[in-house]
Amino acid sequence: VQQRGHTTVHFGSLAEGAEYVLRSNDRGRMTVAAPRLYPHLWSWDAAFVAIGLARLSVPRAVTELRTVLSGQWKNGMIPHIQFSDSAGYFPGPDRWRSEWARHAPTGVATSGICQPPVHALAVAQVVGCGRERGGADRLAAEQFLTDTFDAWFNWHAWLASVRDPYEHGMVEIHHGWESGLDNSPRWDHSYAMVAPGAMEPFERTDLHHVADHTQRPSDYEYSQYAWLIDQMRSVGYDDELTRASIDFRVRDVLMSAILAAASDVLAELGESIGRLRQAAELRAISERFRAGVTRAISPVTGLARDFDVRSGEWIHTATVAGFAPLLCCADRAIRDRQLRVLTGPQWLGHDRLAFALPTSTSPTSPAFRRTTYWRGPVWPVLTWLLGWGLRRFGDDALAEQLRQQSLQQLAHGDFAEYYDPFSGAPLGSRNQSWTAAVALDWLT
Ligand code: 2M8
Repeated sequence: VQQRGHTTVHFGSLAEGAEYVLRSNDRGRMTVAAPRLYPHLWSWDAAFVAIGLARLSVPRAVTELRTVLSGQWKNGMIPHIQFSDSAGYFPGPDRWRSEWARHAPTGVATSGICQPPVHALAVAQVVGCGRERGGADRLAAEQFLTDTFDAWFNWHAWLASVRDPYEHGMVEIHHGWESGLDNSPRWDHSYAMVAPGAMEPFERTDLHHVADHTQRPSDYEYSQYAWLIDQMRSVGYDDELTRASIDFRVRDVLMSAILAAASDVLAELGESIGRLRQAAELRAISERFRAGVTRAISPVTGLARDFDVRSGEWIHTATVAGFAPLLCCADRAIRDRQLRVLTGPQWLGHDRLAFALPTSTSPTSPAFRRTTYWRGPVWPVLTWLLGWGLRRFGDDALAEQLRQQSLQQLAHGDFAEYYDPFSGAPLGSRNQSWTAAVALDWLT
């Protein structure tokens, strides 16, 4: 039992609430990211969902991840959306026209971009839960790992080669949506160079589901999002042509750290089933991207930075992505410096925070907007990811503090997409699958 203000919440019932959200967003083979705002499968959401589902049912978690792979492109890319039959989301399949891409899968409608590769963490969770429970769960998990290991390997190999052809150790992205932190102010400078020209008209659907429109990106931002899609579509989603022509090219430090960390996790899984050649390649990928992330650390602030390829400049905005090294770097000096910044007055120690949780942008940054989407609010799923990185390298006390604080923030049981850092109020969608999934993982 935890106290928060006047409300007392029994964590048992919070777990039941989380389970209820995952079950009601379950469409059989896929869990939609949110009931109305996001009625499809999102790549990284599905991985977090599987992390939660594995606590409830190993076979159901396996199904979720197999569904993710059913949308995988022939070149290895896992697309950021796999569409269900639901209408009412912009941009839907008719805007993406991914069937125009030579690598797109047949019979599955997908988007044409990717998202952060957190999937190996979900595979490890499924395998871990399966091995722990034994019996049929263990068999299902082991079978799943042997069946799908190559597909996950191909995904990582695609990112490492196609998105980092010159081996900078950073993943290059071509749309803010690829980062998962869509309109983070870390992209403002890069988006300032994206000037939409004449294009097919479109109607936003997200504003039908979020009453306060200031919690979502602006119309101008949406026109830039659509413009970039149209640019990629016009070259048939060809990787090289996209790189040569797209208006948005950024090396994403958080995605790079996730690739480094997840490649180590996948390597461990590979080693456990004797896939030694691929495991060695994954270790090398991990090493390359860890080095890239380390080089991106600002000597001045201690935060890791993204790099804008078109302007040739580092991006200095103080966002949560600055803590990317905590996901993949074991070096104690690097970690200690990052932890000092994280626990200091610009982040967890900020005096206006309702809970000591990482905000998507530092409250002390001029770019901070407390209720606007990825520009300031707290995202429970990112708190979970940071906590995962802390535990992986032995920073357990802070990980536990984040877990406790986050559970208190979630105590009302609305499983919101994001939260106002100062008031703790829920924002964006309610019953968001990945929020429920991480809560479930924290509670079980
Ligand atoms: C948000 O992004 C989608 C586009 O991909 C949207 O705004 O329509 C982001 O928070 C993204 O990271 C997330 O995967 C997706 C579904 O939850 O929603």
